[in-house]
Order: sequence, then structure tokens, then C-alpha cells
Amino acid sequence: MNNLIVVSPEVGHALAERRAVVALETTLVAHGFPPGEGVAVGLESERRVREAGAVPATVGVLDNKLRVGLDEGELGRFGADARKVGPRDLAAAIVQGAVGATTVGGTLAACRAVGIGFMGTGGLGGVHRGFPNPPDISADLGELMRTEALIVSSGVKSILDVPATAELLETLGVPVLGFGTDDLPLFYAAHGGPPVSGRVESAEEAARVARAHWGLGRHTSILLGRPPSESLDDLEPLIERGLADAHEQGVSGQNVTPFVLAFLHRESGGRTLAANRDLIVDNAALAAEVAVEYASL
Ligand code: PSU
Ligand code: MN
Repeated sequence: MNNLIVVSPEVGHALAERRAVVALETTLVAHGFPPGEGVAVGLESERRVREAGAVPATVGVLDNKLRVGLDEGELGRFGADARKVGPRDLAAAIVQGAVGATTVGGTLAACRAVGIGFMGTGGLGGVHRGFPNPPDISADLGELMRTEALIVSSGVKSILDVPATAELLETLGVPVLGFGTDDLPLFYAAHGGPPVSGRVESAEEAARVARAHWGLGRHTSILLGRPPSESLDDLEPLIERGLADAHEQGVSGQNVTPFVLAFLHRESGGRTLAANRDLIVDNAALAAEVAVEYASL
């Protein structure tokens, strides 16, 4: 380890003893919910990870360090004015003393650096719709290609081109497992995505597949897609309006995803907000269950 990364004592001890640790991101805390509400989602995710017997390791940049494991006061600093920090942004955020909310990709980079093998999130980033000019492909995919971690999410965010993202995951050799499902969940919707590369029925089975994948010398992540318990199946028209709105207002790059999520939260009368919160904390809990199974293999 070097002095750019600070691991909390609790997470450090758990890693040293090879106990179950689950990484959580801070972009959704800072930018995935209306001001103030994201911190509650982060805290509830941590609670669910603990309840399942694992140690939460929430990741973000604070005070010139990449921090792994935050306390409540520290998590509270990840407000709407935090910088969105993907893998390319880590170094500058550290040097410049920014409050840096790490994306899935940024969080996976921390996982690789400190040896955390499990993570929970809401929905992965991927290929944006229409392969726009310039093309927009989430840096989440680049880190999935090179980080040995199993990440539980409700598939790929449905505001993206999900089939194209699934094809790219295949190209990168990233297993896409369905948790009791043959097709990838569509974030807010439980079903309707492209076929998964393999279906597992339990946390224990997912843990065994992960061990075999890494045991074969595969150095990629594994996506475990968990369908949200409550499925919102009528959102496509609203998603199209949100994307059109973003386009008309000239929103681009890292701002697209938070813009469209906020649009949906507002225009659905809070339905996507509740759904997003529930699926994030449930995914964190499942990531913890898999991590606990893995530790006992
Ligand atoms: N899942 C959610 N809400 C979010 C995200 C995931 O339920 O806000 C974030 C993650 O941090 C993910 C990021 O890495 O969206 C993808 O952003 P982009 O499309 O700009 O790569
Ligand atoms: Mn992007």
C-alpha cells in the first residue's frame, strides 16, 4: 500500500483475516438521489451488508486520499457538490483535495488496489444509446475487464443501450450471471434484458462460480444481475423523454447519467426514486451474502 490510499482499521482487519468485505460506491450517494437522500441510501446499504455478516467498505476521495471505509460523518460529506470520479479522475481528485464521489469504475479501481473482491451497486454504466457522436461508453466497463471482483447490480442502467453493453461485456470476457433469472434485469424492471451467460440459484453457487473463474486465471470482474423485487415495467416512454431532454439541453459526458436519473425521479412522481433506493440496498445485501459464502469455501 502507499500513502495515497487509506483503508479504515475495520476494513483493514477484515481483509487481513480474509473475512467478507463489500465495497460500496459514493457516486450514487452524491449524484444518484436528490440532495440529502443519497447519504441515507449509503448508510442503509452499509447496514444491510453488516446484517448479512460482512464488513462494508464505502469508497471515495477525501482530504487528498483515496479512502476505503468511511464513517457516517465522512459519508455525509458526499453531497451534490462532490466531483464525480471515475478511474481517470482519481489522481487529480486526490492531488487537488476534492471530495471525489467514486463511480463503479472508480470504486473497482480501489478494490483492485486493496484486494476487495465484492461490490454492490444499483445499475452498471455501459454503452449509451444511439452510439452518439462522440460515442459515450462508461469507464465502468474498462475496470470490469481488469478487476477481480464480483459486482451485484440490477443489470445495466436501462437508460443505456443494454443489448450493446451486454455484447461488449461478452467481448471483454466478463461473465454475466443471472440471480434466479435467464435474462438480465433492466434496472427498474425485473426482466426484459438480453440473455445472461449463466444462471445461478443461490449466493453459494455464485461464490463457487467466482472462485472457479478466478481460479482459471481469469482476471475480470463478474456481474451478478439481481432482478429488483418490485418491477417498474412502464418507464420506457419516460426514459426516452429524459434522454431527449438531456440532448436538447446539451447535457453530455459524466453529467448525462445523473441528469436522466433525476429527470425520472421527478417525472415518475418518485416511483423510480423508491425503486432505485430499494434495489441498491438489496443488491448490497446480496453482495454481502455472496462474500460470506466465498469466505467459507
Ligand atoms: N447505479 C445507480 N445510480 C447511479 C449509478 C449507479 O443506481 O448513479 C452510477 C454509478 O456510479 C455508475 C455511474 O458507475 O452511475 C455510471 O456513470 P457513467 O454512465 O457516466 O459512466
Ligand atoms: Mn460516460
